[in-house]
Order: sequence, then structure tokens, then C-alpha cells
Amino acid sequence: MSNQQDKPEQTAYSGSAGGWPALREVVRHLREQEVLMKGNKTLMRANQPQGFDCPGCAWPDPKHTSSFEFCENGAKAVAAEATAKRASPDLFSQYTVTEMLAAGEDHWLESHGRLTHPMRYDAATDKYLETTWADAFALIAEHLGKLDNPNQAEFYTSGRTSNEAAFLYQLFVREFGTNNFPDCSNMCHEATSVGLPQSIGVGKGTVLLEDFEHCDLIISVGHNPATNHPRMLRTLEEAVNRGARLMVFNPLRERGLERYTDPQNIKQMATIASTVLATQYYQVKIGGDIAALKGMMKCLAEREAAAPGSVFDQDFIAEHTTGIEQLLADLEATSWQDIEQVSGLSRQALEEAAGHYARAKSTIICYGMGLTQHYTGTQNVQQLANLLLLRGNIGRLGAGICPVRGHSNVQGDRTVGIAERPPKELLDRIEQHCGFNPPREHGHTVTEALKAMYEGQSKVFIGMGGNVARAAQDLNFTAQAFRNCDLSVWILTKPNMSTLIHGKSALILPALGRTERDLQNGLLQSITVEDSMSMVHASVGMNEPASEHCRSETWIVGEMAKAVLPNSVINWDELVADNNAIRDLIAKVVPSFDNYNQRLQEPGGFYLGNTARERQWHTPEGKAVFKVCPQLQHELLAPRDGQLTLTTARAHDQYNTTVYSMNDRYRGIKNRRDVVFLNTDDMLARGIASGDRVDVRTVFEGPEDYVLRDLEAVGFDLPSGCAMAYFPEANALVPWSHYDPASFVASYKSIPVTVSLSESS
Ligand SMILES: Nc1nc2c(c(=O)[nH]1)N[C@H]1C(S)=C(S)[C@@H](COP(=O)(O)OP(=O)(O)OC[C@H]3O[C@@H](n4cnc5c(=O)[nH]c(N)nc54)[C@H](O)[C@@H]3O)O[C@H]1N2
Ligand SMILES: Nc1nc2c(c(=O)[nH]1)N[C@H]1C(S)=C(S)[C@@H](COP(=O)(O)OP(=O)(O)OC[C@H]3O[C@@H](n4cnc5c(=O)[nH]c(N)nc54)[C@H](O)[C@@H]3O)O[C@H]1N2
Ligand SMILES: [Mo]
Repeated sequence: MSNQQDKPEQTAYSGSAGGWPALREVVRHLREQEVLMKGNKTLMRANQPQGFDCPGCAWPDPKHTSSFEFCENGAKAVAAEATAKRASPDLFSQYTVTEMLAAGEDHWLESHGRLTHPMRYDAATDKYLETTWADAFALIAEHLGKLDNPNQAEFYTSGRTSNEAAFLYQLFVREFGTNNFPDCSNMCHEATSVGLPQSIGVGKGTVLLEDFEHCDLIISVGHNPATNHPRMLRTLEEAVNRGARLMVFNPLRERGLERYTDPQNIKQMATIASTVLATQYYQVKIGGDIAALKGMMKCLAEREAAAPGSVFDQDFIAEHTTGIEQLLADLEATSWQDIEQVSGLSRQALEEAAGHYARAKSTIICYGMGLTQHYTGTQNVQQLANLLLLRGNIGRLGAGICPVRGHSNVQGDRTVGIAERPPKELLDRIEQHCGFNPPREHGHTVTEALKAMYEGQSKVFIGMGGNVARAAQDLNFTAQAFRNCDLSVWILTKPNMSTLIHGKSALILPALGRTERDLQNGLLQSITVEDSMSMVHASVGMNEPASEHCRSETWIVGEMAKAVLPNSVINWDELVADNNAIRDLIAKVVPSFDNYNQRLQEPGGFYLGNTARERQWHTPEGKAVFKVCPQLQHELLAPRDGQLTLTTARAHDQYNTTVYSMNDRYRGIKNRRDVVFLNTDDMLARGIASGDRVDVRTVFEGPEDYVLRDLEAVGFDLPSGCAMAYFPEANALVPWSHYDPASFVASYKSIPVTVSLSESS
């Protein structure tokens, strides 16, 4: 037991983000994956005009022409794919699936490296056995053919899939007859895709990189670029060096947002200098963003009322927006007491933030998962739009909204048709150009797909990349959902836990990665991707494939389609033989892709455009809309005795469910992930000292007990009432039913919990 008198210590990291430690880590990871020579050459080609798009994040590159645009975590993503290690049939012959499950985590499983052969689950031996592609497709055709209704199958996509493969996939699935496209963005930026169209008529970011050269304020809400988008730090640094402010809203004091040393800046590296990034840092309470944003808007409204025209852009509001009266009435009705209590920020702090915003000529708001993964994720996003609209900060140089996307092509996949609620225009164009009538009925998001599988309504799951059994909420519910399936299929580069939590029949199919050469009929193929700022560019892999049996995702979809739809109206062989042919078809079907192949020749690719950036508002009202959100937070998060709100986030050494190592450098954590970060006053109140073992239990009214036992308590700089644990381990704490009803994104970042000393300690 701890000594109740002493306040527990806080863990912290004193260095800057980037710098020498980042370079050392790159070398260590390359060595660990046994790819030093090959990896170095591979890295030289990342995000280069003739190279491949980095499979890390979706942050754009300056025209794809800079000398060496890669980063520590991009390098790790490349090394993970270019690894010399192999998860061959030997691995699967050594263990039963039950033994592998017991050995227990993705880190161990993925450390075996790249998949080399198609594998089929054999129930008699409880092992995955080598199979052929032909037999695998026959099994898929048999199961899909048996269904009473095409809506009994789920077709998942994780966001690394290229535009070409994603387009073919949606074509196949729609010809098969369903819009069941659960997608990683359903766990990610779906709140953006649902919320922004209602506010500004488009579900994507409105800024381009050049806007960062002209803004004078950047507001960063709920994202951690030093870990998840390291290349973005250079953009932020350049803006700050130019004199722009960086104002951060984040419950955790994230070191990477405070100080940065650019590993590609020789002078900074030599002098161990660093740039102070965040000029203001507001440690908002978890789930307190609506309150903070409404607090800022309330201040602005008060100033505007005192001196009309001094704060709001009245001309813009009059010409381009609707709903200002309702917004002002709602702000008036919201009390300072509630705002302060829910946000955890004082009125004075919010006045200060509002003052900086009111003085800034042009403001960009960047945001990530800290904002979207809440019960109120969609409304959170809409409050950002409100704040920007008040000062006309959408649709002019140096201003706009910047959702920082996750997977490197998650935005592109959606654009080319991976959509469970597809736009009518897309379906009409498929009907017109592809020769079949696509289904019009809406399909399932991840949350809905899991329920359908759990209840036995959906019987087949096919995953194009990803690791849903770990990434989705409610690990037990999700596991049962997969086990209830008649067939589960994973098309992957590496084995992961989802392959072990399988249907009655199961397949693992090995895909080529983006760094690898894709030859079709002897011709080298390029693929294309869309970054966070709607720039589309080509990517060409040049590494030797991990195995002769690894196939491109386009080939896999084409062969699957031929097996499942023998009377298909699509000429799959012609499309699969040449990605240019796929792009020609995309150009006909997907708006804004005219002359796709020609436009790819432009240096850095081409811009898809954004109507809100042009101040054209494709909302039902024909204007940008101030969306009112009367409640400040979900009622489950209201303060109750002893209850804390837990958020989940990524450590520095992981890519989603792929854990590279057990370290989290910028938060001072080494060699472990079984931790929970706590406020030191909250620890003191519970008699918990740093290093004590604690149990974290979800406050949940229902038969299940959602609990993580024996985590190590770590004192950290975060507001009282708040706690943080790592994704994906903490998904065990998120009940299935805890999601935003508008976007279906699970509330991964606001889980009501109690924390107490471990029963076992
Ligand atoms: N190296 C690496 N790169 C990645 C990924 C990866 O795993 N590793 N994942 C990719 C993917 S798919 C995505 S979506 C992105 C994710 O990138 P991020 O959006 O940065 O994701 P998280 O690590 O989940 O971190 C979210 C941040 O939100 C803060 N936060 C938590 N709760 C709240 C809250 O209530 N309010 C506010 N204001 N902030 C909060 C946390 O403290 C944390 O700093 O990165 C992409 N890039
Ligand atoms: N608690 C909590 N849960 C979360 C989140 C959170 O912040 N907190 N974040 C959510 C978010 S933002 C996301 S995007 C999801 C991520 O969910 P997913 O996208 O489903 O998960 P990943 O871990 O990115 O998928 C990793 C697997 O993809 C495969 N893979 C990698 N590259 C390729 C490729 O090029 N082709 C193919 N076919 N396969 C490939 C590898 O085999 C690897 O095992 O998780 C969500 N879950
Ligand atoms: Mo994501």
C-alpha cells in the first residue's frame, strides 16, 4: 500500500519530439526487421515522385518532390512491411489456433513477419493448413452462394487499400448485391464524414498544405502528430517559425506538441536545438470539447454584442450561413458554470483562447481521434465548424478545417465507393457505366456489422486488410460475432489476432504490400491514393514480393469476383490486367476523376477539389449551417462519486493494432503497455501510488463486467477525473452499445470507469 501523504510522481519525457532519438529508433527498427540495406533503399523511395506512397499516415507531402520526405514512424511502417521475416506454413504447423490464441497477442503473432501462402482453417487439427488460391476462391464462392440474401455478408476494408483495389472491391460487392461495407473509417473519422456534410456540405477537409503558409493561428484539437503524423510537425514548425500561433486542446500534456527537433534539419540536429511548438496548451477534460468550444463561442458572442462587427464576419454570416440565431440563443442559455465544470477550463482561460482566435486573421483547425471517438463525436466536429464559420474561416486562403486522417488511403477508399450509405450519384453512375443495377438499400457500418454477425444474421465476413477483432469495441462481443460466422476471410500482409478469432470455416490470404512490385502480365503496375487534403497521386512499389504466392489486392478481388459471379457483366480479366483500365472506369463512375490517367502525370498528382473551399454549400439549406448542440456531454459521463473518464490512445511504437515495440517514448514509458495514466490527485484520493497495480472497470448497467485487471498506475499530467490507457488493449472496456448514434463510431475516447487497487494485490 502506498503512503497516503506523498503525491505520486508524474512520468514525463524531457526531450523534444523528433531529433536524434527518432533517427536512432529508425535504425533500430530496420535492424530488428533485418532490412537495413534493403530498408534504407526502400525508405529513399518513400513519398518520392517515382516511389511509393508511405503506408504510414495520410498527411500530404509537399508536391511529392522534396528530397527525403519520410519520418520515424513512416520508416517503422515501411520496415514492418519490408521485413525479412516470414509467417510461412511452418509457423502455422507448429501451433494449433488455440495455442496461438493462448500465446496471446498481436505483437507476438505479427513478429513472425509476412504471410507467404493462402491458408485454410482445418477444424479437425485446429490448425491453418496451406491451400491454393483456386480452392480458397471456391470456398468463398460456395459460402456466398449459399446465402439467402446478399445482405448476409459483410465486406470490410482497412484504409491501406489502393483506389484501384477499393473500386474493384465495391464493384464486385455491389454486383453481388449488398452495400455492407463496414470500413475502418467507421471506427475513425466517420464523425467527420457524417458531421461536416450537415455543416458545410462536404465530409472532407477544406485546407491544402499552402494554407499553412498563410494562417496565423492553428488550433489543434485531440490529435498527437509527433506519434501519428510526424511529418505534420514540420508543417507546424514552419508555421510557428513564421509567427503563427499553435493552440492545443488536449487532456494529456503531449510532449510532441510542445517541442520539436526536425531530424532533417542539419543545423538543429547539430546544435540539439528545438522549436517550441504549442504557444497555448489547454488541458481540456476528456469529453469536454463541446463545452470548451461553446465557451469560446460564448465569449466571442459577448464581444460581438458589445461592439457589433468587431469579431464576427457579419458579411460572410449573412451571405453564406444559416442558423446563427439558434446558435446565439443556445450559447446564451449555456451557463459558465456548466462550461467550466465539463471542460475543466476556467472562464478566464477560454476568454484568453477566444481572444487569440478573435485577433487571428486566418485560422486552421486540425483535429483527430480525440474529437471523433465520442458518443457526441459528430456534434464535436460540428462545433469546430461553428467556431470557424463565425469568423468566415472557411473558403479562403490560410483558413479552414483539417481533419487529420488515419490510414494512408482511408479517404481514397471512401471516395471511390467504399460506402455503406452510398451517394445516389455514385449508384446512378455505376448503373449507367457498369451494366448492372447496384443495390440502393443502405448497408452496415462496423458497429452494425458486428451486431448482425453476433445475432447470426450475417454469416460471412471478408476483410480487405485490418484487424477488426482487436480494433473494434467490446472484445468479447466482437469475438463472438466472428465465431458465429460460417466463413471468415482475411486478406492480409501479416497474421494478426483476427485470424485466430474465426468463423466455422476460415481463410487467410496473403496480399502484396504497397512497397512491393506488382506485375500483371509482366507489366509493372502503379496504384493511386488520396491524402488528407484530397490530393491523388500514384505509387509504385519496387521491392521483391514477400513470396511468389502474395498477390495484389486487385488480382484477389478480380479472381474472387469471377469465382462468386460466374455470370458477371464485368470483364474482370481486362481490368485486373491493367490498372490504367481500372482508372479509366473510375473516371467514368466517380465524380471529379475525369482524365484520371492523364492528370496523374502532373507533378505531385492532382487535387480533387472541395466545394466548401469554393464557398459552395452542398447542404439541403444551400448554405453553411450553424449546428446547435444543446447538451455539453453525454449523460453517462456526468460526474459521479469515484467515476473517472478513460480515454484510449496510441503509443509511439505502434501502428493501430500492430505493436512495433512496448515503448512510448514521448510519454516516458518503456517496455510495457499494461499501464493506466492517472491524475496524481485522483491517485492520492484512492490510495494509489505510482507503480501500484490497479483494476479499471467500466461503469455499466448490464450483466457483463467490463474490466482490465492488474494495470500499472502511472502518474501523468492530465486533468483530474481523467485517465488514459492504450488502444487496442483497452477495447475490452468499451461495451458494444457505447457509440455515437449519428456516426456509429464507438466511444473509445470517453469510457466511464472506476479505478481501484487490484483485488489481487
Ligand atoms: N505511427 C502511427 N501513425 C498512425 C497511426 C498509428 O497507430 N501509429 N494510426 C493512424 C490512424 S488509423 C489514425 S486515425 C491516426 C490517429 O491519430 P490521432 O488522432 O493522433 O490518434 P490517437 O493516438 O488516438 O490520439 C488522440 C489524441 O487525442 C487526445 N484525446 C483523447 N481524448 C480526448 C478528448 O476528449 N478531447 C481532446 N481534445 N483530446 C483527446 C489524446 O490525448 C491524444 O493525444 O493516426 C494514423 N497514423
Ligand atoms: N480503443 C480504441 N480503438 C480503436 C481506435 C482508438 O483510438 N482507440 N482507433 C480506431 C481507428 S482510428 C482505426 S482506423 C481502427 C483500425 O482498424 P484496422 O484498420 O482494422 O486495423 P489495423 O491495425 O490498421 O490493421 C492491421 C492489419 O492490416 C494488414 N495490412 C497492413 N497493410 C496491408 C496492406 O497493404 N494490404 C492488406 N490487405 N492488409 C494489410 C496487416 O495484416 C495488419 O495485421 O482501429 C480503431 N480502434
Ligand atoms: Mo484511423
